[in-house]
Amino acid sequence: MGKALDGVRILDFTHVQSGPTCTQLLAWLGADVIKVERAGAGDITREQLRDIEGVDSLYFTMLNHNKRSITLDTKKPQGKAVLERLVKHCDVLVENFAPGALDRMGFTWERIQQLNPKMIVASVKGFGPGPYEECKVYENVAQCAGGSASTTGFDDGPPLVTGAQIGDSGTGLHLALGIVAALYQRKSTGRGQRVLCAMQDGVLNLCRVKLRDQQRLARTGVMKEYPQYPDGKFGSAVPRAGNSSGGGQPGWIIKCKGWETDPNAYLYFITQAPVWAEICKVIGKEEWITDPDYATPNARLPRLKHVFDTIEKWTMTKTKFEAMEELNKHDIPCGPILSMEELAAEPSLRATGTVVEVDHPERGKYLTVGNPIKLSDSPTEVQRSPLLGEHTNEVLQELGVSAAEIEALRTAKVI
Ligand code: CAO
Repeated sequence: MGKALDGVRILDFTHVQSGPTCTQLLAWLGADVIKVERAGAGDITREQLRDIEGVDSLYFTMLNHNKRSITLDTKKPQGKAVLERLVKHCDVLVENFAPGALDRMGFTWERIQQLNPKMIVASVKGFGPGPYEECKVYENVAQCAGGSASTTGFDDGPPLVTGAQIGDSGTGLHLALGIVAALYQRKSTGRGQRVLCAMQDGVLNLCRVKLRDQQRLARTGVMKEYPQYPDGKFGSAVPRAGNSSGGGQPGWIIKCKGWETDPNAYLYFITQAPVWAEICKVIGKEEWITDPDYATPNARLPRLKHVFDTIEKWTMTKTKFEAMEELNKHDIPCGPILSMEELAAEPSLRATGTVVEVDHPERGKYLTVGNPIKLSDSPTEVQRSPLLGEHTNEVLQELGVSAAEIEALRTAKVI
């Protein structure tokens, strides 16, 4: 079966996490992704966080599936000449260098347009135009600058970063959408364009409900869905909301049987209004169905802590899976706190290709997260990441570089 992006060629100049996430998604959708890496070294993540001496790290392999790798020193004139051929050959150039690196290499937007007016140039940067545009940025910096850290954690603790890589992988996901949109627009304009995703913007986009709350707070001085209500104080900025959703259906993380020894014996419980009566029956508080202090969502808001403490007395008698099973019989929305160990072993995730076992010639079998985007006519087959320069000869031959020229490039340490 064909793939959604069959025929699209990506010049993948990305490294570390944000850019590689984007190009891996495009590869999974069927694009031919040619990863260009520095000769001799490659993407720095090949050697970071290694668990096996001398073997590409899981960090690298899990972000670079379904790609081809070529080595090329793009600072040497012969390397630049090859890069020019690649620019003419490909549809999209994706990069996440520090600001200005591509220009310093001699590949400005103007130069790329001269070489290939149809080329789409897609970039991840830490910040968009403004005071910080020259700064280098990593994941947690973006989480802090994009509004996530100030709104994550508990009221009495410091700002917190989250394990979800919303700055890197989140921005890579935004960039992939921008690239696909630019490819679509190119069909009618015949021209390429630049696509920019700043990590700060990507994180803020994912935190937009908190900007909503900022404006609600400014208007009313209080947010009744937050745990600070009714006994705590609100300042002028959106506070950290602990495990509260802050949304229209209050939720909280509560203990389940075994919590004393298992750090993940917890359940997220949502007191969804339409099933309030069911909740009351399950936890044995039928009187709350009609009690005016508990019968309506507004009446419950100042009592949420007591509500969740009472529900917790019930969940502490069940494992998180028993509680989940029982609550779902009554359509009560909830979710177990699943550890990575549990997710890795979950058969249904293996069955859908969300968790995949891959074989690698040097490391052997390992688990990875497959494509979370499922297209019925474009299924994803996860292929192992390439070894450094594994496809250099193959790609250069496709570009029309002769065997003698390839040899000369190798002797000059350009590839
Ligand atoms: N041949 C020759 N030179 C190459 C090359 C190649 N194939 N590939 C890269 N280089 C050069 C670049 O031209 C650049 O050279 P100059 O600085 O002399 O112009 C140099 O390698 C280093 O690039 P860099 O500055 O991007 O790398 P870094 O390790 O210093 O910084 C990072 C890393 C991530 C902080 C920075 O790239 C960045 O801010 N990127 C944008 C934001 C981003 O994506 N951050 C998320 C990273 S994932 O956590």
